[in-house]
Amino acid sequence: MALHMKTSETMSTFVIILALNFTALLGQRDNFVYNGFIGSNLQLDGLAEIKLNGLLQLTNLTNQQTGHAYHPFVINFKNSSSFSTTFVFAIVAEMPNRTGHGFAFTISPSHIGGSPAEYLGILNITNNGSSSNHIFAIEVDTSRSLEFGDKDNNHVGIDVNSLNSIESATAAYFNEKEGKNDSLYLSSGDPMQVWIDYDAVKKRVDVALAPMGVTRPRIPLLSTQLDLSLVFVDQMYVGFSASNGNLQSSQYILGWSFNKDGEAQNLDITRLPPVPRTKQSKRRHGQTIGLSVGIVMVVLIALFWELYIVRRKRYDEIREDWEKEYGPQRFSYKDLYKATEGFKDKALLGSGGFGKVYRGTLQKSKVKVAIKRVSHESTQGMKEFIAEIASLGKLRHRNMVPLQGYCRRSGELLLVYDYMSNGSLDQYLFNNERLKLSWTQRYKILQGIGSALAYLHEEWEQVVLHRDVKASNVLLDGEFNGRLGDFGLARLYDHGAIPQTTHVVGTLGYLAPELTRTGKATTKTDVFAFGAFMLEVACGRRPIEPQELPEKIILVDWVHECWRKGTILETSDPSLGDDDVVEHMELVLKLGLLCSHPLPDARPSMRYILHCLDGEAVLSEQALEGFPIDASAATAVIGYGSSSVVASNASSPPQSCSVNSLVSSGR
Ligand SMILES: Nc1ncnc2c1ncn2[C@@H]1O[C@H](COP(=O)(O)OP(=O)(O)OP(=O)(O)O)[C@@H](O)[C@H]1O
Ligand SMILES: *[C@@H]1O[C@H](CO)[C@@H](O)[C@H](O)[C@H]1NC(C)=O
Ligand SMILES: *[C@@H]1O[C@H](CO)[C@@H](O)[C@H](O)[C@H]1NC(C)=O
Ligand SMILES: *[C@@H]1O[C@H](CO)[C@@H](O)[C@H](O)[C@H]1NC(C)=O
Ligand SMILES: *[C@@H]1O[C@H](CO)[C@@H](O)[C@H](O)[C@H]1NC(C)=O
Ligand SMILES: *[C@@H]1O[C@H](CO)[C@@H](O)[C@H](O)[C@H]1NC(C)=O
Ligand SMILES: CC(=O)N[C@H]1CO[C@H](CO)[C@@H](O)[C@@H]1O
Ligand SMILES: [Mg+2]
Repeated sequence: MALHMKTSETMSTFVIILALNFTALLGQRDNFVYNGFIGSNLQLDGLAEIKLNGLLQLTNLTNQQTGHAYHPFVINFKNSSSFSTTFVFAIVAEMPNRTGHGFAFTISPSHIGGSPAEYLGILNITNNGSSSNHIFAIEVDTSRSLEFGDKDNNHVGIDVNSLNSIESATAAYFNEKEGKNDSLYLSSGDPMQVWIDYDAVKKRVDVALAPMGVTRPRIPLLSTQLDLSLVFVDQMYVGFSASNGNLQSSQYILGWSFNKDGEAQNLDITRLPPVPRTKQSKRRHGQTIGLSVGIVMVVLIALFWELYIVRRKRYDEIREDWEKEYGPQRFSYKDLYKATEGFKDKALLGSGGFGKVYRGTLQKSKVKVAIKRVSHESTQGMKEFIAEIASLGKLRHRNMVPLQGYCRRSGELLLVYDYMSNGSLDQYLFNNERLKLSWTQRYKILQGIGSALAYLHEEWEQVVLHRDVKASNVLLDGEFNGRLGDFGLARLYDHGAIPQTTHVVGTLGYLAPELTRTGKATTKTDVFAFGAFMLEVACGRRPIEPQELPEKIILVDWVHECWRKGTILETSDPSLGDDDVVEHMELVLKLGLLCSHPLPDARPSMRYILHCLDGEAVLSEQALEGFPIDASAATAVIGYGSSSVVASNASSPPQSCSVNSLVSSGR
């Protein structure tokens, strides 16, 4: 019932407004007044439209577009070209001081279709300056176009057939009370009134400007001698033309009065429609309210801000309908925020190519987790990616870091993994201050990671590629078991969710040579990376070490050279003792070499490597003969000079990246 009453109330208000505005249009062809444009039949094109409240909007916030509005009847200029017109406009910039190009009052022989931006929708590159245009315009220009000699980005000018104004002036009005000129900012969003008069006898154009509500200034802003009789043809259209360029504003006409032969009738400013308020003009309005009110407001706003906005913003996230099916794997940002105590630096575990990793404890279950924050710009491909990680989340292997779930926010994806209390393997291998792992421990880790990769490649329902096998992606749990982490992330690049991926590829030193050429990841490119990983575990150094002696910089080359000379064991990590090392060490080094073979087909499968490590198969050394050193790959690698850089043509390359698919169709 209440609802029904409300509707009929608004209806009657609407009818009253309509009635007022119909009488406003006096209906004469060459002498008319529009106090708002409800019921008018202006001819519109481009972005121009008449809003429900009667506001004529010439442009909205669309870039590189124009909008036109014309009085529906042609006006006869045969006997004399005198006329008088006045209108009220408002320009609301997209952001303060980032404004579109402006608009103009135009008199033209036909509807015009000029270019956007500095052409104001009036002319185009071919017809500027041509006397066959027969166009007269008063431009209200909010952008400085040097090619048309504009003095600034806030001026009014008189144009004839050209956008180079005959005369122009920075927006201002003569303040009668104070006897001085006050400047105006055209794009302030505040309504302003323009008066244009042409006297065909005196051959004179006057243009005045003032804030709405101020009476017409005695001294016009522009006043110039001009004979328009040659410009005008018999029948002309009157109207407005507006444009936006790369910056935009909403440009409005609130009311318009025109008279051919005689002074334009006054507008009734009390009946003009309101201009949509912007933050900017609201703020200014706020200043006019008393100071005490202001203080109360500030306090209230601050309270509101703290209680509502900040809290909401802090936990803001993105959830879409299609995500429902991944419910169990979906974490709320609030829970993750609390788990990490607000993603404090104290909780930071480290950062890599995809983003920062934080340690946290989920409040409800007390489970320790590692949360990786990956920033991404677009939502493109996100659906496929989430579907994939959800399916990979089901993948369980004792040598893989379990993925618990995810959370999405704008521009950000959070991945939740089990926390691995002993951190990543690289810290034990390359950090001299930390305790070193024994060979037995290392061998067990190699077997574990090998079995995880074999599982991904051959035992899971689809072929899954890891694509970023390296020591920093091998994590150690409480018992120093190796666990493969970070699978799947590379896929995010494929789906286009992370920009600048034209062709970036893995981490340098682990990149198979064919990967840099073809960009196609395969199980054999994973095997190559695993080979580099085996060598780094056995030798206790990174695949590329620029500080080493020249022959040792590239680990594979050095190990291969030593193997040829029969001194392969000299490459093993010097910090290891010589207990039962020898046998397994030689095996690992040779397997590592074999996996690093430049020809993908010569590399063994993960299954075979695993059998060798478990002592179920014997390595045939034959394959190591005729192992050609790929000179081009080697120089490419040296060129970067550091082991952790990434081959990339992007401007700020992430440390890891990918190509093709994680889950490939064939085996
Ligand atoms: N599940 C986890 N448990 C404990 N620590 C982790 C876990 N995941 C990552 N870390 C730590 O966070 C650090 C950063 O990891 P991140 O994966 O971002 O970098 P990265 O492995 O060096 O490079 P990439 O981006 O190529 O994977 C790791 O070195 C590791 O110490
Ligand atoms: C601008 O106006 C045009 C035409 O009326 C419309 O198609 C477009 O969606 C509008 N754009 C915005 C940002 O309001
Ligand atoms: C032009 O002026 C003459 C006389 O002043 C008048 O008779 C005639 O109707 C006018 N023509 C138009 C088209 O207004
Ligand atoms: C410029 O405008 C004129 C008149 O409207 C038109 O004939 C011409 O094709 C336009 N030129 C370009 C390049 O748009
Ligand atoms: C536009 O036309 C005017 C008048 O012919 C000329 O002075 C000016 O150089 C022209 N500007 C451009 C950019 O073509
Ligand atoms: C105000 O501006 C007008 C028009 O630009 C100019 O003629 C006049 O001299 C100015 N007056 C003062 C007091 O600056
Ligand atoms: C917010 C802001 O920068 N406003 C400025 C916009 O430009 C006008 C005129 O150039 C200045 O007066 C404003 O202060
Ligand atoms: Mg990692």
